[in-house]
Amino acid sequence: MPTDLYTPTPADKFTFGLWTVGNPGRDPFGEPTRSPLTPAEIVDAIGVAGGAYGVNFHDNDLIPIDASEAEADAIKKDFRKALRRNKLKVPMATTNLFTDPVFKDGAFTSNDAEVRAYAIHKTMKSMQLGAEFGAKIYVMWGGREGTESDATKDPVLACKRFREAVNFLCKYNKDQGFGYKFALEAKPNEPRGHIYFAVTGSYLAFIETLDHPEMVGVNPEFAHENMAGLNFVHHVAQAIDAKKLFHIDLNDQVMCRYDQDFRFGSNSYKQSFFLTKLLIDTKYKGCKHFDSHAYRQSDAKDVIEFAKGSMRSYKVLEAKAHKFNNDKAIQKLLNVINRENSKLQTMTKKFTKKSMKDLLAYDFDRKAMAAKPLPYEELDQLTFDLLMGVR
Ligand code: GLT
Ligand code: MN
Ligand code: MN
Repeated sequence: MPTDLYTPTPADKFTFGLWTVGNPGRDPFGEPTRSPLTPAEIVDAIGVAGGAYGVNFHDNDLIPIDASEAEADAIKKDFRKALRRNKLKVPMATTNLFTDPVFKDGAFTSNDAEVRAYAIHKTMKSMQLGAEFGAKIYVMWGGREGTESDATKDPVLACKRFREAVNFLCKYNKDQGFGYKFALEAKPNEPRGHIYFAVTGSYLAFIETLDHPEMVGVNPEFAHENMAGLNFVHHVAQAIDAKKLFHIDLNDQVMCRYDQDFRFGSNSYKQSFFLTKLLIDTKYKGCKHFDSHAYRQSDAKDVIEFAKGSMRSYKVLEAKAHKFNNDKAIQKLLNVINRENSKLQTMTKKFTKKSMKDLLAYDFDRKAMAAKPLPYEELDQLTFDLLMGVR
């Protein structure tokens, strides 16, 4: 039973990755600061944090790339037991197509046909592994799909090759009856200088060119649009409008910096609030995956605080969103701003010969229209007061 409004429960559908809570604190300049944990130990740590719904993995987070079959079986057995003891599910799985040197120049978009085929083969095996644990969302993040110099790859061919791979894997999904929905995750850069399909919108357009667009959606990540200095909330809104928000990665990130993967809510209070409000207002039902890691300074105990804090921040912002939606002064201002006009709305809703003529003949009073008040300063200040807890 939740002890207060901010205590998470599995109904919130919060998830973590083996690679997030298990992150050992390595960065490009320094060695790990925390001891490595086994998959079962990571599941136990998520269990200690309490209230999560599930744990996601890349194939090689669970089974090392060179493991023997016997080793793989032993790991799976321990992992399954840990899931059971902590009452956690595996809702999402994905493939590591970025760590091994074979993927140094990409996976599905590599210039080498053998690497491209191996990437599809590895994804097929990884889909089998995810299915063994009941995953129904399959994330594809093409971290190595890109270039440092465009002398090296044909970008149009890269799109075609990526499409070929996704089409193949959709057919495989159908053939095997896995029942996955794929969720494509965009990122502008890191680890490549430039990654193809840099933002969520790039994938939304790409999906419509696939053989099975209904099987494919997006997995936007807060930090990724933020790295490019873009408004994440708007990208998620477009995905929702397209009915393509299959999964979401929550974390935080100072705009235009290196890939920080901070704890959700730790930096961008206002954007995190509007994102949470968007997910609530549009009744998003999917998992909310915290794709982040604890600060490099944190020890194992502080990692638990990181996991708890991620969920708590969402719950706090969720309560604030409800407060915003029930705040009389705020709602009054929103009603002033959103001006309905049923006559004009009917006219512009659908093009007909009549609506065309009526609209062309309509006499607009431009000056009066421009003079209508838009008290946005007042509204934004009320939002600030609400977020800061003085309202
Ligand atoms: C990696 C990346 C994430 C992706 C993960 C899925 S792996 O941690 O930074 O954004 O979601 O492959
Ligand atoms: Mn990231
Ligand atoms: Mn991510």
